[in-house]
Amino acid sequence: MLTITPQEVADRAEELADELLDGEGAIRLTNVIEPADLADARERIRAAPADRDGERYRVWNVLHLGEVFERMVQIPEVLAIVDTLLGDRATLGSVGANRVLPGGRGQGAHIDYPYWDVYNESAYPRRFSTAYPLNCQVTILLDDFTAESGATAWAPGTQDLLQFPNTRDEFDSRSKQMIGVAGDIVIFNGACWHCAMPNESDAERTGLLLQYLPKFVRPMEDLLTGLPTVVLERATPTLRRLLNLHGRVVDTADLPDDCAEVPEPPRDGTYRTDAGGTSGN
Ligand SMILES: O=C(O)CCC(=O)C(=O)O
Repeated sequence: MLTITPQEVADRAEELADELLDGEGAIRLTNVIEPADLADARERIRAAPADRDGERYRVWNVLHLGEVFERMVQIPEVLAIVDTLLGDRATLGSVGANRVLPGGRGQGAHIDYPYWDVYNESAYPRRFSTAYPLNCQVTILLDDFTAESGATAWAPGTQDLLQFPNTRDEFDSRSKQMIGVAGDIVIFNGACWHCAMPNESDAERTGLLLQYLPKFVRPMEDLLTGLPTVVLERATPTLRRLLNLHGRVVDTADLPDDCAEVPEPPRDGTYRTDAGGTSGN
């Protein structure tokens, strides 16, 4: 897997986005997360309520669990790659975590939202394709990801197939693992076949799973309902953008300057139309 430092990203963003599209479909960023943030995030995820499947725990919607997560969804070097791939109005689709404890089972090989049920052909537009990307996954390694501890496996080059593997053997024969140490970040194309692997070590293996989507794809999780007001009040412009808090009906930033008479949408999610009605879409 192509491995880079944060300092290299700015000059190589287009090459890195192309690696996600045409290359192996995954990139590792090293030395990004401060140890204190790592420890803080790990502790909060471990204490959070989760859906349990044996020794595997899925924690959903973690943005409200602490400021550390607000920082982790807007890491500039990650966003430089995400925005080059998906456009600079990209939004968050999901912010969760997958904990695989010792003895935890792996997952079935899959592709991610919005491709996740692509076998339901009738649910997708005619001529649906990978002509341009609709997803970028980011895994922040909160623990070491080793072959033994069940590091995520992915099948390089499968991002164009737009289908699930036919058999587990087909996946296993093509896959590699996203090995790394706690604090590393793996950015990958969610259209690549991938899955968590079984944890056969004696240590927990947890990944913070961030999903980014182009501005026009509906988020996978409802990230706003229940988000404490304090998070919205302290949100940076970048976080507001990632949560799609502006431009919910008309994004004036998308309009040419001579359309400046279009009113700025209010920040509370409602928008007064010329006709005087409101829409809270
Ligand atoms: O935790 C992992 O290694 C991968 C998780 C994943 O692919 C998912 O939950 O969709």
